[in-house]
Amino acid sequence: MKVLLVQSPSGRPEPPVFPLGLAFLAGQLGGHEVSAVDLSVHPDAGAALSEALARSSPDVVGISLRNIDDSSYPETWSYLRPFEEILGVLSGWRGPVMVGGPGFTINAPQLMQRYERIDAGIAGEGEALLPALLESCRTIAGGRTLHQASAVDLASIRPPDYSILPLAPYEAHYGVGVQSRRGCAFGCSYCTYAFIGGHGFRCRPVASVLDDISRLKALGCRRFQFVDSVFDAPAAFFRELLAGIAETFPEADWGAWIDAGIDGGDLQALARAGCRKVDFSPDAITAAGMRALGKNGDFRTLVRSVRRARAAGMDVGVNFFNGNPREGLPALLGKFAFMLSARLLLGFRHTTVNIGTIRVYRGSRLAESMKKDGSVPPDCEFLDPVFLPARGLADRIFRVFQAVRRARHG
Ligand code: B12
Repeated sequence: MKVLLVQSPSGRPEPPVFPLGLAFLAGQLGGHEVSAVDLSVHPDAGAALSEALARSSPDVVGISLRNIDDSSYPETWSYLRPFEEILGVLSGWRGPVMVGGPGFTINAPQLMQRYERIDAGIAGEGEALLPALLESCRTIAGGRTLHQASAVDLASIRPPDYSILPLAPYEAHYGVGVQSRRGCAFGCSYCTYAFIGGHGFRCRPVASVLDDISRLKALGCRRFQFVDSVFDAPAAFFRELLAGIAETFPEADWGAWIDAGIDGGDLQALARAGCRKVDFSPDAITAAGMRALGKNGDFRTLVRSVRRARAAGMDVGVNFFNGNPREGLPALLGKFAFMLSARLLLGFRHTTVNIGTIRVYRGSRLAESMKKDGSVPPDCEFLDPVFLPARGLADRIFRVFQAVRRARHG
């Protein structure tokens, strides 16, 4: 069969993210004729899709809907509008349309209901289900269906096919995504990762991950980024993988999200293995705030790890939220103070601190507790953004901060 894999457009100029989900799917579709287009790198997504349809004359179109919105408060960008536009283009095309992706997975029933042009929706991992659906085309053509895919066995899937798209547009900003595990063992109340990939870590064989990195290297790519929720857990897997990377591709330039509780030796090992940027997501700054979000950790440990990471030569990103439960104006001022001092003391261009606002998602523990305590109606779907903003002065200050940031960075 001829399959056209499509990354839904972002609808605005922003650095593109390599469609890793589509690469994993393409890797499983041996025996089919696969082509791919990432509409987020084309200024006119509709025209690019029409052109791809004409060029590849596919039997099936599979769209990856990565994002619903940019989770930004108070101004939120909806990625559903550009998605609607491409469904509009597909209304003039007669074949079946399948949709999956993390954004789709979070709100699959609502999106199926909203968009009639979707013939088959796939919530969850597509590696096993997509080939099976293609085998039985009847399932796709015989009425609209939402499929819930079960978690795949990561040791038996074939590797992602990184050659589906040129890698150059993705390398410069984020680096091409590499995935070494799925799911998350941490239980942060607002987070969707466990809903998307399951509770607990499912690790790929270290050899498969190193293989991906070698293939990226062969394709001329030297900047990559692990898309895993927390790269340094579980510890034994992390250390084995790190040793492998150091040996396979020491000249690479890569980044990962890590836990602030990481020890000093592991931070140095990360730097020795070519890691150039680590991101921490303490989210809250006070112990009470962290606990309220279901997180371990404390501010002193964060500061120590940030310092150590910079001392080891890595760039550092730190992500906070404003408006967390149990955190008010003093916490926001503390985050600003941390932002200033970290950037001034540890290198302005090498230390970034981001302050966002929790966007509540369907599938998170927070969404359930908000329904229970009556802060949202019991049938709230969280498809239209629901935020957990700060109150009073902390909210007003944050809005000014966001306006200034937008004016500076667009
Ligand atoms: C890593 C990551 C990033 C990294 C990417 C780094 C990189 N170099 O790739 C960075 C930091 C850049 C990033 C940015 C953003 N991200 Co992000 N990101 C993720 C994360 C953690 C992993 C995504 C990933 O690569 N997964 C690995 C691949 C293999 O899996 P997959 O894409 O899900 O594909 C599988 C299935 O979904 C399915 N599938 C996918 N497509 C299709 C299509 C068909 C037809 C079928 C059948 C199946 C199928 O099969 C695939 C294989 O199993 C997810 C959360 C998560 N756990 O998924 C959030 C996530 C996708 N991000 C999210 C958001 C909001 C953003 C930003 C908008 C944040 C911001 N404010 O800037 C930006 C958007 C950037 C952009 N232009 O798209 C949200 C999206 C939900 C939403 N709100 O809309 C998520 C879900 C996190 C969350 N908050 O819940 N992100």
